[in-house]
Amino acid sequence: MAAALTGSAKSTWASFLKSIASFNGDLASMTAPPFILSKTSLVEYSAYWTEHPKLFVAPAKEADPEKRALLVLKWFLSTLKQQYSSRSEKLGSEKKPLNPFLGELFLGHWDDEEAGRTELISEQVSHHPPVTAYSIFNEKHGVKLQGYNGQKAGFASMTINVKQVGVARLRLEKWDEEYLITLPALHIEGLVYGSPFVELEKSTIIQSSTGFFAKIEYAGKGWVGGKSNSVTAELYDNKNGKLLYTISGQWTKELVVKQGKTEIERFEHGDKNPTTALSIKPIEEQDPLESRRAWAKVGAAIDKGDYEETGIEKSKIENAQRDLRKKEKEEGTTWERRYFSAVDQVEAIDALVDRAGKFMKGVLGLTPLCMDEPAKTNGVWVFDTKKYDDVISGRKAEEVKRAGEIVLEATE
Ligand code: HCR
Repeated sequence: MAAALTGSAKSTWASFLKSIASFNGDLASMTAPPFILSKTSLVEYSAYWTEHPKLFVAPAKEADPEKRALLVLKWFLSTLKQQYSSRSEKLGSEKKPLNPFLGELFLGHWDDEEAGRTELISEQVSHHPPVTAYSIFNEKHGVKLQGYNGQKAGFASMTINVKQVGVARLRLEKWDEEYLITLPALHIEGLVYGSPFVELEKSTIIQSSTGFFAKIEYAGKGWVGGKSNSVTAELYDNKNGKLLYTISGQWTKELVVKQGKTEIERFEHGDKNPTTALSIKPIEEQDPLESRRAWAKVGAAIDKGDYEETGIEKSKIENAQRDLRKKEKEEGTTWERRYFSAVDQVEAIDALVDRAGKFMKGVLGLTPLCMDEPAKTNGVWVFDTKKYDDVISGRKAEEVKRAGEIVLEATE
């Protein structure tokens, strides 16, 4: 994008950089210049977890818990490229996603010959602060991933620093096994040249209920070793603190798995390992709350490069949402989330956090980088199977129709 910044775009970009120097940390409130707006809403990003469905279900087929934990780690590492660099393969083309409205949905599925069908449900469960919750499941293999995430951002030395709040939980039904996954911190580089891209930093953990613990550390250019998108993951046995495997390399390129000093495998997630396309309904058949239908006019305006129309269409949705919140406040009601519910805590998560925490302090001398305070995400968001069953069976048909009509007024 850098080369494209000339004339008025250049000065708009300079004013934007000045304005973010004092922004409040809520990415939703950041007003970016229209030419850096993406037509993809953040609610769509949940799909990045499963663009390799085969890798997602692979752990379910493995009987040995240690090898299963390794497969989970490999799958997790395979998601990083999709999550953090797929929109910016040409370094410096990261854009600002659309800010999902409360209740916005992104629904779809992946069909894969080997893995079968994997379903995706993603819902914006909070607008202030912005929080997206998702449930991704493959019934054939009994693999279920659910989680929620929000972001806290800051700006320093021409870099946007983003801390992710929330966790992901992977469940393997067949082995009655659960994994807690924390989310990496990241920062956006290249702002001064008008060519933003993401680099990961700090660390994440994966703790399994069967007693395996992975510590994953990220580094970028300029750190020891020096390569961009660097990662080192270590898989330990919780019982004795024994290091079982290390995986290192670049999360955008090749990763090498070692057992002790012996290399046992190399893998990559580039062209040799293409992603599976997500199937979503044609726009006309989508629910009015589904992201691509709701933002269709904004998307069309962005495609045309018509920034005035983009602003007008975006404002229609934002103003309608503001009016709706005002009305709810007056009536003492709240927006009913379609698939998720907020709870104060989840025992299974607490147990895994506790297990990881003890291990990290005892063996690695690190503080657990786990769940942040639920207040930052308006609660701990869980997939509500009762709500899901009600929607699927049609028992909620009236409510679903009403919610759609409310959003439709502003978008069509
Ligand atoms: C930081 C970011 C919005 C949040 C995006 C998250 C953290 C969302 C959850 C996904 O699971 C993982 C994920 C991946 C994205 O890399 C990350 C986005 C990258 C840029 C975007 C900023 C809000 C854009 C700021 C605007 C800049 C380009 C000026």
